[in-house]
Amino acid sequence: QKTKTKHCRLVGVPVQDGAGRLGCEMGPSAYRTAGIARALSELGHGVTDLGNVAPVPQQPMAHGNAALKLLPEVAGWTAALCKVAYEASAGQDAMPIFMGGDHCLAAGTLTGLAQRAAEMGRPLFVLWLDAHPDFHTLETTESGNLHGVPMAYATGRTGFDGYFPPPPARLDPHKVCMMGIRSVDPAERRALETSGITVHDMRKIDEHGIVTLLRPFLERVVEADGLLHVSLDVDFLDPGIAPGVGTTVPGGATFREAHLVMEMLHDTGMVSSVDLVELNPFLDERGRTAILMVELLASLMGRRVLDYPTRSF
Ligand code: NNH
Ligand code: MN
Ligand code: MN
Ligand code: MN
Repeated sequence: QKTKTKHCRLVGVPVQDGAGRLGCEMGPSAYRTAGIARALSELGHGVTDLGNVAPVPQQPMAHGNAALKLLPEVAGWTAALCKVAYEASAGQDAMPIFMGGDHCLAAGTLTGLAQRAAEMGRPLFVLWLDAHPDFHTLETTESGNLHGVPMAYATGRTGFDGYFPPPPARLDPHKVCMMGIRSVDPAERRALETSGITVHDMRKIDEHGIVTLLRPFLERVVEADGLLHVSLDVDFLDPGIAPGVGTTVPGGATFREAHLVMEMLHDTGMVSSVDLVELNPFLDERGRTAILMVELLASLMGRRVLDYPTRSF
């Protein structure tokens, strides 16, 4: 079928304060260098690059968890991104694409998009493609790396009050599906069990196949006429094909599984926003992870093998 033309809005988010190591701030530049805008316009979409977001400066903060790293900085990014996500998702066929930056950016994007969805009177669904659930609270994180908390914040878990900005809207955990999960801390595991979030770990993917697990979730989105946000963490992918990330976990999604997910997402026509997170160009090999992420996005936006120009004889 013909691809529905979207208004793609590229938003650079050069944040690395939530990650345990430096380098994610180069992510937006790497995506631009890898040709993200051209890949989208070649598919017939409108593309506007809105440039890079800057954080809102915050006062110093004291917290009982001494492990927390760069709490005011991440709170400042969250405030800025919540507003940007709300604004960039305005209008018919809007398609904001957040080019990270580490996954702490999802604290802002998820809450800003939830506010937009509430205003439109449509339910917001989230497909979370990641090795990790990022479901820590400020109390439970032991690493103190705040890319480990955005899903807890966006779904309204307690303990963020007075530190992160009050979210304008929350995400319903019953509308979140996680896939690719294979590294979960004990406190996250306990919280996930009662959260209502659907978690498809790698074991389930191996046992049932990714299509069988993804299809019922996509059917729910279509049924509800929802908005669908896709949060794609580089470490969803196997490190063998995607080395440019700070937290590699063996046993990730293959090239073929990842493309299949993207193609199924395109077929639904429901995706309304995307996070591309955790790319660390400093750890990449000649841009291959950046290029792969752009190619996955192109699949999500309608590129198909049979669309390649045919030869005339
Ligand atoms: N759960 C770990 C932590 O909180 C790892 C989080 N790292 C990620 N998340 N890359 O996607 O430190
Ligand atoms: Mn993540
Ligand atoms: Mn991850
Ligand atoms: Mn519910």
